[in-house]
Amino acid sequence: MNCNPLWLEKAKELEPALHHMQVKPVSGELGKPLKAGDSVCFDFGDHFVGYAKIDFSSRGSHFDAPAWIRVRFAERLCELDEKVEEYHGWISKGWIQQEQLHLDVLPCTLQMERRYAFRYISIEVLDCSPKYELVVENIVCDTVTSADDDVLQAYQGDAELAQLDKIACRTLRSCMQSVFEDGPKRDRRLWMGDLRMQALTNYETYHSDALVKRCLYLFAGSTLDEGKVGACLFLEPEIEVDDTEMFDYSLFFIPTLLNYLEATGDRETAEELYDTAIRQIRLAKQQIDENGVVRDSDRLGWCFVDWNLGLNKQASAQGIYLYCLDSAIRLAALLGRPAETMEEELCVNRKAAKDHFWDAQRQLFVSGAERQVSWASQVWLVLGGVLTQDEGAALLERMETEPEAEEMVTPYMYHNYLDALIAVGEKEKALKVLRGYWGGMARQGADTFWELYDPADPNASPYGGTIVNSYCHAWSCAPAYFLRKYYAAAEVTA
Ligand code: RAM
Repeated sequence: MNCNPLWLEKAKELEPALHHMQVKPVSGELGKPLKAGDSVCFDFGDHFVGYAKIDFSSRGSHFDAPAWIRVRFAERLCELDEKVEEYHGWISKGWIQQEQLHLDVLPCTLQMERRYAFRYISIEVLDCSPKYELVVENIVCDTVTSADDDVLQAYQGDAELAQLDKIACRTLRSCMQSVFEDGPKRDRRLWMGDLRMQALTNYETYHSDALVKRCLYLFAGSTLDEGKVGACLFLEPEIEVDDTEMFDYSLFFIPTLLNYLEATGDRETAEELYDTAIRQIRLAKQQIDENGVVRDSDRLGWCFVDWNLGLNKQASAQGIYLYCLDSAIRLAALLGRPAETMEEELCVNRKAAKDHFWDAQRQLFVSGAERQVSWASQVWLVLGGVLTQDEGAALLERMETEPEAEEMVTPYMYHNYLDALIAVGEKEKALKVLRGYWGGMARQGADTFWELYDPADPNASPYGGTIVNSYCHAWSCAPAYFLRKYYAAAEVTA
């Protein structure tokens, strides 16, 4: 692993101050005596991230045993119906937002040390004694975000779109902490794929450009062997790159830097981080064969693309490589650097993509030895510029009559789908998808958009149980980006 102390120092200097706001529940019964087995749920009316402080007292005789309680935090109400004991998935139970505690002396104030992401807080008495009852006298949360609410302008669309925009902004806001976290419930760290989308949305909303800069320096300042940008970074106790390697996430450093330069004009940063960006192309080439085709791999998670566990990633990886190579060329052009070799490579690799992945009979792209058909492959090869605009539009339309195709299961992949639709000139279609997909979450009462949403299967989770799913997830904040960038109020049609 490599570390560039100067860049990490720069990132440190850019650490944002957090805005604090004290919030109280909008409903839930304070002052209610609770016996063993009773519980009370407080609703804070919106999604927050922060630290709870709870005042307890007792009724009845003097407490003659500790009150043993469980405090649970939920982003959605349905999380409170789920049981930890029933979760046997592969992601740690440690992410489940709950604590069991003993209150030895009453009255007392419980200051919870751990930060939680929530709209609801449930307090349950696991046991006390028949001689007294526990009372929640007061509950207040010190909530935190680095997003500056004063900067955010309202989006002027119809009521449905304005609501989607609002939920999307809320999602981004809760994820904006000392870095752009992927989700404040889980994993609470900096992932490259999420950062790319958060940064795009940020330029249209909270304008915390310094936070994007900080995250770029963090990624460039702590890299894997040979200077490969990691898929994610741990923030505590020190910044450290995770040893998880993902073909696509390393490459996404390039468009993220390009978008940053385009949005801010900060040439100095782009110049300084240019070599890191270009190195990702060089390293990605190790995965490309002599014909210009990305080699497939059995290594689990070698390339992320989406949380569909049955997805073959080869064709998507090719599309992502092309997309990022194109970004590298644009970055080079903006900085006045030579790009001829990359331009030649782009042509060769695009042609290779068409030759290798295009199924002329079925008129679509296939992926892997099994020639799998998926939405992701089409979306990414369209974004990689393998087809003309008209061909791309026709392909994406044709996919709607391919029910066997592997589906997209995350807002992350849907973001890329919207991008592809816009790239082929299908702006109206993109808006329809946005209304349908993100609207589906909104109709289910979402305050923030979720990590996973498969309209056909509300209980989908790649982790083996929904209890560890994150319901405020950075990569789903797309509506605020797309609506504000492409659909000015006047242009919106129902
Ligand atoms: C999960 C997180 C994160 C994502 C990675 C690939 O652990 O949801 O947001 O970027 O997967």
